[in-house]
Amino acid sequence: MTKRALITGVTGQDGSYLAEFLLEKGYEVHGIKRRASLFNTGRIDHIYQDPHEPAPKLKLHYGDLTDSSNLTRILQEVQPDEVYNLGAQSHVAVSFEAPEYTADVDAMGTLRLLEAIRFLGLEKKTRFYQASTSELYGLVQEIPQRETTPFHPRSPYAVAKMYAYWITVNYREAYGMYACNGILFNHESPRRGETFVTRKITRGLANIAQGLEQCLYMGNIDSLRDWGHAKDYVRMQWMMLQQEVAEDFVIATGVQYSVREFITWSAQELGIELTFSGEGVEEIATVTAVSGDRAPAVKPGDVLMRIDPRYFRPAEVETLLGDPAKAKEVLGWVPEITAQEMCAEMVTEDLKTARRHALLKEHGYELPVALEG
Ligand code: NDP
Ligand code: GDR
Repeated sequence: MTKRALITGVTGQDGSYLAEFLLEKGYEVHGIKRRASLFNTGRIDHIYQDPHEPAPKLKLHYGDLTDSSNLTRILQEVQPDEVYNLGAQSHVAVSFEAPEYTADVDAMGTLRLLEAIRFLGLEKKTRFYQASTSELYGLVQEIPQRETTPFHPRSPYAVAKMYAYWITVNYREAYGMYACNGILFNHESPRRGETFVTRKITRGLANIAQGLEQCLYMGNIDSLRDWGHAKDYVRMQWMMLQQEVAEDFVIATGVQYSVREFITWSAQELGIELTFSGEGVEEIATVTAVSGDRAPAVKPGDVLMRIDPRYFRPAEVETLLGDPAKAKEVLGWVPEITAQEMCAEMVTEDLKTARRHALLKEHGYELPVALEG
């Protein structure tokens, strides 16, 4: 029997990799996409299947995590074996600007999905994966963080995700549902949203290298993160739903770097050597050498990075480092792609786009470069 999966957030970074992964495994994949005034399927266009074709394996449904009746109807129609709840207002800084909406989507949206599964009598058939997060640890109580480390969320996003975490556990305990949390540490890729820190850096520096932008404006570059590759992490999401018993897992690399280090690697990928000087909001990164042909618009002495306090958060998560020992021991999962390899891949992809834009600009077709991050 062909297995059927339903993915919320299929148009996002993880949703796109997971859809690819499940299609390769022979699944029929259903995804929920939001209605938007512009096309929002850029990350999954390459796997799109014309609904007019006989038996398409990828099917998209309009929907929203704020709309219970819509979720119930889609679940009834699809009758999925597996639900992956990846949909979310996923930006921590934005959650301070839109806390109520973030709670509605990230916390209540999870409840709506679980309740729809129960209401339809699917609780013994449908397995449920919840995209939980290392942001739950917030003000960290233990280093490294593992499944048993106490939570101390530091943003409206993290608080909403904490509700989602516990309601998932509760539906498992109360109704015997196969429902589990993947507590995922930061994971990135060339498909990462443009305003998360890694992509902001790789895209920004690639644009600077090609003369499309002048300077990168950053927030807290002392922040430490445990960065993995989204491809490795979606494999683990699937593995978590294939066990005998539903359990929660920390997914991380077990290695930590600073935002400053990520800037240094990205610049090096472009042949740029940087020196950081100054302190606090006065800190800058200056070019000391340029080699190769990847950054023709950059010369020694250029200041490529400055601090802009507007990117500071009202409450910061200074440091995150995960312990993936349980995932390794129980599931045999280990990440295959290092943070440095991932950074190189992201820079290379962003440089291709920047070169295309630079070429268009040279021929009089200037495209707007969004600078907001
Ligand atoms: P993205 O921001 O790339 O994708 C989020 C997805 O959710 C998009 O498809 C988005 O749609 C959709 N979405 C947003 N609001 C709604 C809504 N109201 N109703 C339905 N769908 C909605 O996130 P990632 O792919 O990076 O992350 C996937 C999940 O994992 C998220 O829940 C995130 O919070 C969580 N997570 C991510 C980590 C990471 O490092 N990437 C780490 C830990 C957890 P649209 O495309 O239309 O905006
Ligand atoms: P995070 O990711 O908040 O960890 O949440 P993000 O990449 O936004 O920030 C990581 C760290 O970098 C610092 N930072 C900046 N961040 C952004 N976005 N822009 C900047 O200019 C900047 N300068 C410094 C941040 O302050 C922070 O410390 C991500 C999301 O994917 C969540 O959905 C997910 O749950 C967690 O990872 C795990």
